[in-house]
This record gives sequence, C-alpha cells and structure tokens, in this order.
Amino acid sequence: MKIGLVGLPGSGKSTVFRTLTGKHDHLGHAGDVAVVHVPDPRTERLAAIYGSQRIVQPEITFLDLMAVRRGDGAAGEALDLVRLAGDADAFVLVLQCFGDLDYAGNPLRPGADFEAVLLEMALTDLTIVENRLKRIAARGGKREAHEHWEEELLRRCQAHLAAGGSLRDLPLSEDEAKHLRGFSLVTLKPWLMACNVAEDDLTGQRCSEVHRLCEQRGLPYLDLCATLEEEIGQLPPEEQASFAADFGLTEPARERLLHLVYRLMRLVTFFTVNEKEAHAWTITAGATALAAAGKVHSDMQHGFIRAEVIPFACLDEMGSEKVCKERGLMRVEGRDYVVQDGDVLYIRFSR
Ligand SMILES: Nc1nc2c(ncn2[C@@H]2O[C@H](COP(=O)(O)OP(=O)(O)OP(=O)(O)O)[C@@H](O)[C@H]2O)c(=O)[nH]1
Ligand SMILES: [Mg+2]
Repeated sequence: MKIGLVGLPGSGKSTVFRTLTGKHDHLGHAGDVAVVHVPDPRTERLAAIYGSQRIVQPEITFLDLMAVRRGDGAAGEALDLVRLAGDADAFVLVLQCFGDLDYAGNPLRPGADFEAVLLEMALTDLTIVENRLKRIAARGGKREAHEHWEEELLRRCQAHLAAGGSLRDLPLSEDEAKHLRGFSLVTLKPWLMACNVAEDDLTGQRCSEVHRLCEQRGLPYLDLCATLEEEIGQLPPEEQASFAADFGLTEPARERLLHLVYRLMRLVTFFTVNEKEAHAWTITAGATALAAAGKVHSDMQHGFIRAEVIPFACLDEMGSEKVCKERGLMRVEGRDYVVQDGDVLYIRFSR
C-alpha cells in the first residue's frame, strides 16, 4: 500500500510526513519515501496458530510529493506528480488551514484552495486521457473494435474531467474501471483530505467550508495540526498522552492519522500464513481475490486457480486450520471474490 501526500506549496506535507513516519530529520524533498509499519495483533495470533517462524506486519509506504500549484495548467508540473506517484494506491491531500496568508502571500482561502487543487488533479487526468485519445485518432481507419470501445470510454472521461469532476465519481463497468486503472489516473484513486489547522483551531472552525465541500463531493476528511502533532511525536513516549490530552487529543497523531487512513480510505488487511511466515497485507476495500494474489506474487495472479478462505475470527476461535476445515469454515472462492478484512487466504495457482 502506497500513499502519496500532495498539496499546495507550504501546506504542511513534509510536516505530516514526519509525523506519520517518525522521521524527524526529514527535510522534505519531493519523492521522499518512508515505510511505516502498522502492527496488527492478528498477525501474531496467526503465527502462534501455524507455528510460523517469521512475522511480517502490514506496511504503508508514504511518499512526500512535490507541491501542486494553482493554475499552472495541466501540462508540466502536475504530470510530474503522476510520474512520481503513478503507482500510489491512494492520496492524502494536505490543505493549509492555518495562518492568514497562503504560499503566494494572498489572504488564505482554504475552500478556494481545495477547489483549485481538485481542478488541477482533474486537468492532470484530462491531459492523460486526451493524449491517449490522440494516439487512437492517429490510427485512423486501422482502428480495431476494442479501440472504438476505448475511445467511447475516454470521451466520457474527457467530458467528466473537463467539467472538473473526479473519475472516482463516474459510473463505470468493471471492465472499464479495470482498463482505466492502467493509466495511473489520479482522480480515480481514493483521496483523503487532511485539513492542516492552526494550534488554536483544532476543530477546524476556520475551514468549515472545506468540510462542507468534502461532504458534497463525498470525500473523507480529517482535521489535524501538523506542527502540534509533530511536537507531540518528539516527546518521550510516556509524556505524549498527557500532553496530547491537554489539547483534547485522545490518541497520538501518528496512530490517529493511520487509523483514519485505514478507516476513511477503506483499507482492508488480509493474511497469508504457513510455517515459514505469517504475513499481513493491505489492499483497498473492494479488491478481488485476483488482485490480492497479485499483491503477494505476480505468478499467483497469472496462474490463479482459486482462493481458499478462512476468516481470522474462525481460526482465532478454533485455534487450528484443521478444525476450521472439519467444521466447514473454509470456503473456496474464485478470482472475483471480494476480499474481506481479516480473511486468511491460501491461493492455489499453476506455474
Ligand atoms: N502554524 C502552523 N504552521 C504549520 C503547520 N503545518 C506546517 N506549518 C508550517 O508551514 C511551513 C511549511 O510546512 P511544510 O511541512 O514544509 O510544508 P510542505 O507542504 O512540505 O511545503 P513544500 O514542500 O515547500 O511545498 C513550515 O514552516 C511549517 O512549520 C500547522 O499545522 N500550523
Ligand atoms: Mg515539503
């Protein structure tokens, strides 16, 4: 699971990155990467049941990305973003909601900034879609049937993006969604809005307009004060909770943010386990058994036959795979099965 942090210049991306990753010496260079482990107690329980020698906890890779600028147009910078973050699974959009002035020295207007960044993202995708349309058009009469199908699909995307929409909101068939995923379109991926609020406005009164816009667009959001959270993260662990409580914060920033990332981005953890290794993996909700297989190994995806599934809760209760099988708690599922949080998967595949 790879999550990119984007936002306007100076919105606090690098500060959020440091909070999430605990890399307090991080200066914030575009494209910086850090892997964060999010221990899941279920992995240890599975290792105990199967006698696994090794435990691999879920990982999230965070990318501190470059800034997107307002109104730079679709061509240059935003496409660099796609090059940098093309393989990101999801994005956190950091929005400056602290201070009086924005990066360019203008009065701060978080609502307008929010719209500007979303428009910039839509324009980025529009460029990708239009480049592809040009390539298809260049084939003229030599076009094949699937290219007509693709052209029709891309035209629909083009109209939607040109109106400032996100492809996430465009109704798509499964085949269409699958085809579009090959293009690394940023508005097709899940987004989380992080309103970076001031120390004296932790509940984000000053960015209520952004909250409203997020609700309108169906985007999940959270308020955080990046500098304060970073400060808390640098305290000795035993002091963090009481310091945070003084500000009415119940959970350390890193955990709070990670929990929200999981919940709001609808991340799902599944497991693979044998005597060698108990391994937790993270995917986005709705991912199929075939996609899950691809996370584990591309061979498993290419040669996929079926998935044998036991929910974690069953293994936990029965204490062994054998008993689960005897009681009929193991299911056999095909490639289109939607993986559920806590599924323990055994992928059968041919080489
Ligand atoms: N008051 C206040 N200042 C903040 C907050 N978050 C970040 N800042 C300040 O804003 C400035 C920019 O923060 P960065 O984290 O470097 O922002 P960035 O988005 O990485 O900036 P670029 O990479 O230059 O685009 C720094 O001086 C931070 O200390 C916040 O929550 N409150
Ligand atoms: Mg930075």
